[in-house]
Amino acid sequence: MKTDRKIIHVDMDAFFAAVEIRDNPQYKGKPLIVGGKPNSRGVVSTCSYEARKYGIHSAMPSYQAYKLCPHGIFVKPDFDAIKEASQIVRKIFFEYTDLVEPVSIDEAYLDVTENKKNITIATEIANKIKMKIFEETRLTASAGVSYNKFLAKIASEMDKPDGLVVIPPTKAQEILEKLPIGDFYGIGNVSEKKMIYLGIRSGKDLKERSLTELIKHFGKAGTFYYNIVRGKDNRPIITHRIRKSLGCERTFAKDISDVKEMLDVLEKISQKISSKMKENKFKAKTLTVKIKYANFDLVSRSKTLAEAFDKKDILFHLGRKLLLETLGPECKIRLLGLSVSNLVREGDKINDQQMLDFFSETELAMGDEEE
Ligand code: TTP
Ligand code: MG
Repeated sequence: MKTDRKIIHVDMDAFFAAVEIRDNPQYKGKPLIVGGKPNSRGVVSTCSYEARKYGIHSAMPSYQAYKLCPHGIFVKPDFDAIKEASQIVRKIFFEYTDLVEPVSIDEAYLDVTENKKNITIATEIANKIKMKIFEETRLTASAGVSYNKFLAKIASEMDKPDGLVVIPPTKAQEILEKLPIGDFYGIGNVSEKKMIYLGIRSGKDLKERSLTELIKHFGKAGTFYYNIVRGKDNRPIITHRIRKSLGCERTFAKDISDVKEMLDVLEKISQKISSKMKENKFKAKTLTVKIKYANFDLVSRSKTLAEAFDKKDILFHLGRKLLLETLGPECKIRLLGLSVSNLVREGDKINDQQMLDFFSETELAMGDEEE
């Protein structure tokens, strides 16, 4: 097994909430919930650790968070400040290595086996990165250090917030055996339930199952599970991940059935996506409209053109056509979205930094309330 790589996983602590608290110190120590307002139909993006004590978590409907903690402070994310912090953090990574794999806006893997500062101890690098992040953003990050991505990610989760955990090859087996099955990164809710049904509750239980059995129950993922529980993960750091789609959607404050209102929103979304495409110099060949009806039924419909497009008018007219074809009479909808895929890059002129900035963007956010 390959154990000679030095991988660091860095993940910012309560990222959107931490940015908010830094910029509004009066929120410090309070249950702060970032995302949709409690009286809206939005969801929680994240919340402070104080709010987590009430059982609030990302993706929970905001009204539910409000029920759990009526005295909580509810704010919307400050995307400019978030983006700025994310970019500063990313620059710091590149001071140490070019082998950086951004996973999301607040998270990345770094391969520092060889690094620009010739530091041999990865933990020292992780520590320096954490200190520099704090110096330059006044935000804390947690870091995990190990010999592969899977273990580095597990390590960064182990002592949040502001943690730094190292998993050396000698400790990996013991840590993995004790790990609850739901904490294995890559085992989602559905697989976790299935594992528990099969009597697999911890890494130790998982390790007792044969490769054949795991493949039988989990298909290809079975091989991945079989390997990771043995501390085996040879996945490289992927520095140039290419975005495959870009989308934007809007949940209405109230279900709407007025087609004109839907088209107004569709036009705004088309403008937003088109600007982003132009800014990042790419076009798309496929457009998809997504509709969630009042009863939560989800429908999407796509159209692919022979020629790639990026103009707002094309997005809007094509989106309009798909929407009108899909809608039945008197339909009430709660969500409307557009996305583009089958992306085509303008030449190959785009440079690495632009790519990274682009990748770091979360899906384009739209307000969850009517403007
Ligand atoms: P996470 O790193 O998953 O969460 P976090 O940084 O808030 O908290 P932790 O200390 O546990 O790492 O996600 C990073 C940011 O991404 C988070 O601050 C808000 C945003 N986000 C959403 O908007 N919706 C989501 O469902 C999730 C999971 C995150
Ligand atoms: Mg985080």
